[in-house]
Amino acid sequence: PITFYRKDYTAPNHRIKSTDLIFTLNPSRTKVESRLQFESWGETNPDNLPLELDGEDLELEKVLLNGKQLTSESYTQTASGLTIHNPGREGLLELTVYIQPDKNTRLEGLYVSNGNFFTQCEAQGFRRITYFPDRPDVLSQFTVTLIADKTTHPVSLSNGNLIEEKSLDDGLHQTRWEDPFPKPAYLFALVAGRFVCQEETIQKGDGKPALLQVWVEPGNLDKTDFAMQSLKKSIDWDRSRFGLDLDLDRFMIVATADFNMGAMENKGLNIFNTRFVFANPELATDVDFENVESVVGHEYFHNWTGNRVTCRDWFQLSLKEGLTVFRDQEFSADMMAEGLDVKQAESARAAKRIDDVKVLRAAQFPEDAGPMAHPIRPDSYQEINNFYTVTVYEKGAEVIRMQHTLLGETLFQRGMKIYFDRHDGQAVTCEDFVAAMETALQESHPELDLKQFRHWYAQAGTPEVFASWKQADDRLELTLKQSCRPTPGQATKPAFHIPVKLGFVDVASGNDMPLVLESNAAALHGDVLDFTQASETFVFTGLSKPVVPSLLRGFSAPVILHTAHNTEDLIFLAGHDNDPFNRWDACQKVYGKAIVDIYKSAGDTGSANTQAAVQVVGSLLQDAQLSDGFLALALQLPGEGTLLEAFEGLVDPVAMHFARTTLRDLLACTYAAEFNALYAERNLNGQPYEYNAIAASQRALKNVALSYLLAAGSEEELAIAQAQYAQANNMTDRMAALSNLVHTSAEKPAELADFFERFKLEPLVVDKWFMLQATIPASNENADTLQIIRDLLKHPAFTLKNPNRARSVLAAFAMQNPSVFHNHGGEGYALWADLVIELNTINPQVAARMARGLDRWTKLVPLLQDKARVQLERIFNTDKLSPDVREVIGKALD
Ligand code: BAL
Ligand code: ZN
Repeated sequence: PITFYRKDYTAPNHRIKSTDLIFTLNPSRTKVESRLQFESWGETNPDNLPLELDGEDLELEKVLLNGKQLTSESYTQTASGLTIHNPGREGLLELTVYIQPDKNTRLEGLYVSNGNFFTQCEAQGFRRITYFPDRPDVLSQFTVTLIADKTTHPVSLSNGNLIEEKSLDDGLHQTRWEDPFPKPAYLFALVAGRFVCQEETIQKGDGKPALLQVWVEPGNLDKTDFAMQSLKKSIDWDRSRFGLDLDLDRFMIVATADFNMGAMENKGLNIFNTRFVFANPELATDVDFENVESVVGHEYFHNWTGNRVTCRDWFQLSLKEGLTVFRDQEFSADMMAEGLDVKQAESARAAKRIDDVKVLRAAQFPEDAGPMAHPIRPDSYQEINNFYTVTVYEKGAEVIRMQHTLLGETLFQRGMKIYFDRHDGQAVTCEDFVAAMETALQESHPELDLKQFRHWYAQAGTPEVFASWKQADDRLELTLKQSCRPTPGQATKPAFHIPVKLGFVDVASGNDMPLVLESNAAALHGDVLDFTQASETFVFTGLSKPVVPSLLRGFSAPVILHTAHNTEDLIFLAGHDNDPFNRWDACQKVYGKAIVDIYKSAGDTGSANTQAAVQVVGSLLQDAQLSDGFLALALQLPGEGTLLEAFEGLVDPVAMHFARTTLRDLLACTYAAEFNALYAERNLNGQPYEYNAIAASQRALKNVALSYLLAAGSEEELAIAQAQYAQANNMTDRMAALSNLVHTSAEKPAELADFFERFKLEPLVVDKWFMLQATIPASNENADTLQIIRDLLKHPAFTLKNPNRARSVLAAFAMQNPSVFHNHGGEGYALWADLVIELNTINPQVAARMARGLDRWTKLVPLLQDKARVQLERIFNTDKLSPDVREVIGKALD
């Protein structure tokens, strides 16, 4: 395999000033004609440098340079590109190629889905459309002509403005599009087929109109209202919070059922997985609604952070992704808090933060500890598609968030302004972003810098912070130590600059005490402590009464925090921490300790930690002040992925599942009456459904209560879930009831068949039906989940060709069902390997995602490690393994 290194970056020989494309669209043979105006990249470049173009799986018909057909000695064609020898300093290159969109099961480049044409060019799909310098630092002005059949492909769209539309002979029609902004090829898009749209004209900040459209296949318009609303909210939010306005006259979203990613931010023509566009109450859960709003926002926000300023090379991916995830997280938080009073708003924002941190702990921490660990700005890759990771995205967003914490909102926005003033229209690096933030910081604080902070971009691994303290007289000495375990290629690492947001909670009153730092006072900014050494002691004064430190409030840095809190401290924080994130986290810590005790003692529930967990839940259930959203989160036990990753030593996921279930059942039985009451109070069956933060939290809490009710497990509770399923007027409630029934009930519940019948024409809901069954845990001893999965794979509605459907079984089983996947006989691994091998030939990018299922196999108990190795090696030795899957499995076996 070829490894690409960040340090090897060199500028291209030529830029492409303008790109004129003509597509004659035909599913089995599409003609792509291109006219590229090129010129030398640098004035001092020699005249005779070759023009280098990337290209894969293209049938080349014609090459003309400045109007003259080139003979084959004037260029070199290989499997990965085309080199034009001696093209001169500038000129016009004209190419004609043919491609086969209907054979494209990889869904990269131009492909056909349900008879319609779509593109996906990021990261390197454009080279599968025509020869081109397919690298993000080559920005070109695109004009695109689309010629298509009038009947089968009546709608044809591309980036920018529609400048011509006309009918041609032979039943064809033509549209011509011009994008006013130079862009790299990865932002190119075209769509053609049968579509309908919902549209609206809005007024931009400058008073000019802009046309917004959401395009879907006929029959789906009734699912687009929420996406349109979300788009309008995104536009308003970016203008009011970041001062960034829509720069186009036309902004389109198109939904397709066949899509590798969630969505794609092509300039002016976002292409979306239907999963992140379609939403109406009957078909989408509250979480689906939330995701639609967040992804619509994310892609829209890329218009500035990604498109106006893009990446110099793919090692800089987090420049746009980390920043844009941070922006979409803030957008969602602001939307959730909108219209609420101060206290409710704080709680709503904290709930969003908790959700984001849950993802980080469950998915990013394992990645950072495993064979694919990489800094948010990687130094090398074999296949760039494998680096669209939770590290680049979510940890990348944490690194931006820390800069926001260090600078504060005002200086951060000043940094954004400097960034755009310096780099609008350019392809730049992560360093350019930090430099802009540093300038903003130093305008007001010349003594501060982000020098050490930059390690977050270069060093992989989750830092661990160890906190201990001594309180005596009126002083509290807080000692913080940090370390970071070795990751591939990085044995030792200098200390990180870690912002630690903190408070000292007075035990008697529950109030936060004033923070007075006596030693190195300059390290404290408001309630944020700059922690920069391997070990540091901070002395706080004015603390004559006992306090409990609350550290890393709001999860102010992506680290694993070990504290000297004893169980009593944690119970106190779980009840009184003034920071809602830390209050939730204290609950999680208590539950985690209890589950580990149960795990280690093979089921004994007598430990002090287990008693503490029971006590914490009891207090939560009695606290009338808590918001529904917070209570729903605080009552949920840590996820299995998080528990497995946090466990010290080799672990058995099956036993961990049973330990977690034991605690859940104990809580369910102890508080059966309370959960019943909670359920009854929140059960608003029959009321019209509305998606908003308050209503969604109420449903969330009701459904958490329902899951405890079913865990307690009598016939009566089963009847409650059956009634909820039957009476539900929305997918949130229906799905929650069904999932509890399927995961706990003695037999295949009748509701499962009913659900399929009801929704069999709605692919996204059928995905849910598959997913529900693939995630039946081992604790449901009446279900043989592996056999159920084998049967699902033979179901007429199952196909590996559709990424959503493939994920609904394979990802659900391998990544969300540890107790079945890690089955002691090894059958789970064997089934997973069969599917990864099959998917590898259909869609390598999606296969490589699924192949990550055993990333953390060396953390498993020896019995499971042996079985895992066998299957990893079986995949690795498969013929025709794609570079995508080879990289993932190769690194796991390294
Ligand atoms: N740029 C790929 C999809 C996304 O992150 O928006
Ligand atoms: Zn993105």
